[in-house]
Amino acid sequence: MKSMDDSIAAISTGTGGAVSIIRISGRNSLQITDSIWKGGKKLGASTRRTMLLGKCTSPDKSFFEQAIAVFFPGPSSYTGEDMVELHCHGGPLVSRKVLELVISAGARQADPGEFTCRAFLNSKIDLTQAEGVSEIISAQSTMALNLAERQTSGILGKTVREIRSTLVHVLSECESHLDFPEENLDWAPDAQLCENIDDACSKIKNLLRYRAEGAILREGIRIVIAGKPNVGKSSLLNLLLGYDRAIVTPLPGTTRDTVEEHASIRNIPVRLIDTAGIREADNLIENKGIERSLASIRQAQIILWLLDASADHAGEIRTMREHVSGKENVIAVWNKIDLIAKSAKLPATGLETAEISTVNNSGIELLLDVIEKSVWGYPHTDEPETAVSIRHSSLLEEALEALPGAVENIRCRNWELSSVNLHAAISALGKITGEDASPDILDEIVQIEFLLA
Ligand SMILES: Nc1nc2c(ncn2[C@@H]2O[C@H](COP(=O)(O)OP(=O)(O)OP(=O)(O)O)[C@@H](O)[C@H]2O)c(=O)[nH]1
Ligand SMILES: [Mg+2]
Repeated sequence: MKSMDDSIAAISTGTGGAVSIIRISGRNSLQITDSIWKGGKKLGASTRRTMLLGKCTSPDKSFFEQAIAVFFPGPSSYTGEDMVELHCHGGPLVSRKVLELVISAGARQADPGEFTCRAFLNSKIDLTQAEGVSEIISAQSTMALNLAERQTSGILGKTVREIRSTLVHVLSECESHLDFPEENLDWAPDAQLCENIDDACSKIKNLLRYRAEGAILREGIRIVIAGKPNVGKSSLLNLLLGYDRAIVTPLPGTTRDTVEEHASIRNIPVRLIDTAGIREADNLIENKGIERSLASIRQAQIILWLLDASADHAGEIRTMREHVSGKENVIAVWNKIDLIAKSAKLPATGLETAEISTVNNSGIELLLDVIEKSVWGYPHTDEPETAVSIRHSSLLEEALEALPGAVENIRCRNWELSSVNLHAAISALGKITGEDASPDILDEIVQIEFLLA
């Protein structure tokens, strides 16, 4: 980890906007900005959190840019240090030039995520909140974004800290039994200690309830669209994306390679993968494409197997079974129902089934219902307030594993062993919020830096 003594600077806004913000954080941020800031009031204590209009100017006056500067004195700033924001025009060249001015005046180019890391190291946010910031940036659906926003606001960290502090209290009782065995101190009854641990266990279990949702919302779901050539796979991909991503023609074998795109289906972040139609092909390129289709099917979390409702039904179902039998999460999708009589009954597939037409958009909402049910495993109406990540859940599991032993040992009045169990649980919980500053916590911060890159 780099030093916290220097002042860091970076362009903090994305590309393409009308305004660009250059952030400077560190004990010299005010001095650095003042050395390039001309016109209007000087930045300082009297102008804190006030937008000042002026100019960023190079020492030889060969470059100047009209800008707005705002001074956020520490510790009431994002990083907890003195911070300055320079709002300039949004072009990449102009914002780069202003950043170069700031760097030549003494700041160092910030590493990705370094502002958030400083906020964590200055105790402005806990580790779950820092993770939330990177999740806000990478969120692929509204539900994932809401989850990340709530995590950034500190809900998860607060719950974990409450559980941890209950256990710390129980631990202090156990240790005082150990340290002063002869004294008759005002100890809490053993049953009360066990009850406190049970209470902590149920809160941990409650957090773990939504771990599957957490994984889905963070990682997204791989949905593969597969089937014989010409059944309408690329047409369905385009329909679900809302724009023409893949080429559609009446010629079987149009798609030769997998086509992947991110999308949000019923608020679920998904990666949609269109594939080359599967058939016996004598063409080398097409065969390579079919190999990729089969590999995608193997890696899919959900397979939408498209069947042509206007073709030979038995043949369609036979090919599907050849490729997906034994697999879970296969949805059979009869397409082109506009080509068959309304009264026609399609044969049962033995799988979750939907009937659609990509030409007249029919059946699509019902298909989305089936996909949604298949993702969540139950009708999904409520949004979880917190949904833990894989890192959180493995630490919560670790804590949960240690606690029955603690209860058992308190019942046997084995204070030494109960303390060992409680220490293990407390340390695991501390790693979630970053209170336990062990090397793996620092690794986690590096990981966040990587995600924010
Ligand atoms: N009538 C009708 N035609 C459809 C429907 N869906 C797709 N088509 C047509 O079927 C043909 C093939 O569509 P594609 O989406 O290219 O099919 P594909 O499965 O991707 O085909 P390959 O890439 O060759 O494997 C095109 O002419 C589409 O317009 C539908 O619901 N009804
Ligand atoms: Mg295609």
